[in-house]
Amino acid sequence: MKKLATLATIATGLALSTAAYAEQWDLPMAYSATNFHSAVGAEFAQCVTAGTGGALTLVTHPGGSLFAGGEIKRAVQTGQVNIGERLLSGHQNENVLFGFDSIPFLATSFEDSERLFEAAKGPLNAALEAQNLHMLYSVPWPSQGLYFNRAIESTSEMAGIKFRSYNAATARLAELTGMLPVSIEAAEISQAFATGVAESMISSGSTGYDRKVWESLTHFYDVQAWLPRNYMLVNLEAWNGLDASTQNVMTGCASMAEYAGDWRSIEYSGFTLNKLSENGMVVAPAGEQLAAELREIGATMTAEWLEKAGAEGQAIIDAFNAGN
Ligand code: PCA
Repeated sequence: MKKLATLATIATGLALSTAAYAEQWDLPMAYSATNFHSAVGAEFAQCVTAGTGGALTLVTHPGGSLFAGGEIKRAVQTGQVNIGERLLSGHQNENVLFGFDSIPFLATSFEDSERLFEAAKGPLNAALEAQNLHMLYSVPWPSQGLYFNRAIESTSEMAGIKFRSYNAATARLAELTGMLPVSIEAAEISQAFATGVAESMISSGSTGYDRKVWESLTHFYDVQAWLPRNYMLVNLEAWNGLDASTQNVMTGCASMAEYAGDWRSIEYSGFTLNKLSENGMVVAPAGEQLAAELREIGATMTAEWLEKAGAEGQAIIDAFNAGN
């Protein structure tokens, strides 16, 4: 009996000592659990939890269930949570640098997106650190195309269409084409299209597939405007408070997540475009006139971005072009 009691005491002591060192971090994500970014985030969380032997457990909350997309960065910055995953260009309003990946027709393939990211990494990391953030990894969305509920041949036919935007660049694109931008989180778009709050958007085949937009929309023009990126961000103070071995596990898991995420994005790209057409949507390149008009708008937006981003922005584009 006494022996049993002693064992029980030891077991309790062990449990307590583990608990004393174990930390649990909530990890909010904006996109649905089935989305590939969220799947990669969930694998990253499992990797960290397993790799630290449970000393640091990451608990994911997809679909904006803990914080909506637009709130995640602030929540991480201020330490309401220590880690989160989010669309980087969603913060272009705060710093134009965060929109380096949403410049129309600059980097339109996965390879170019990767090179542009490498060119932007230095200034990007510095801007994030100045905001008490550390970037762990980043994965691109497939390229962005235009969704409508009717055939569109030229920008003149877009006037007055209610357009769902997800960052400053998409809102500006709407303005330049005479559409009416309305900012809506991906988690809310099925409803927005069903109720007519929005009738159009620019996004990947992936988001159209995730949100079953064929229930309301009919056309996807594969204009390949840009590949915006999501990123996993951690509160810098919380990061600096981790011991070196935990940081190493996280960095290792982050590299694997970035690698796996890149592949998934590429694979998912073709798969989701097929699904859009299987579900009755017209999936096609933009017609000649529309394509030419969009290029002109792209040139305007590039000039506007450069004007705001100054020498730092020009250096990113020069570094990217140097590799072309
Ligand atoms: N999907 C996200 C961002 C880019 C994309 O392809 C969205 O529409 O919110």
